[in-house]
Amino acid sequence: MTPARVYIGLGSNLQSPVAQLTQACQALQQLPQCTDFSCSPFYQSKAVGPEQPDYINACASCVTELSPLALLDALQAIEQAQGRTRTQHWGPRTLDLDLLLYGSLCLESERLTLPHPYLKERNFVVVPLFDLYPDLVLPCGTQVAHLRTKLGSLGLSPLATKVLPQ
Ligand code: ROI
Repeated sequence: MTPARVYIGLGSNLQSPVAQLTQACQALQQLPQCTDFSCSPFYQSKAVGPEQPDYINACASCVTELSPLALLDALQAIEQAQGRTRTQHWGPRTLDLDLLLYGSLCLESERLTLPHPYLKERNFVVVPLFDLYPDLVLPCGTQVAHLRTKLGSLGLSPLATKVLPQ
């Protein structure tokens, strides 16, 4: 496949969330078909959905030759390797890796919708995405900077320590 720049949303609110995200970033960085990896700062964020512990969220990006579904398989393998547990819909989880954007691809299939359907609504996705790539424009033409202004950063606090180099 032609290499595409992809963006991945990371989230965890169980079993040492910062360690979960750090480990997931290392696993993403080590994927054989991914280059030019970078990760945003980590944020603590109030849970959207039912009452549950705060999340740690971040966004990562790399360039990959994996197809969208092969990348999705790789993300799900990392989630499983880190013992993903999720008993309840919209409940707490050890690790969520959401494929947010795959180049400028728009896709609706049983396993995958691109761009990620909630991308435009959630500040815990948009804020770290903006940190990573402030000039990013979604396939529909929406600027991430516009979404960042619109959604604000209520409920989000950047973690003091930056865990990985950008
Ligand atoms: N809330 C926050 N703050 N961060 C998440 O990553 C997250 N993930 C989810 C739900 C349960 C919707 N809430 C979340 O899947």
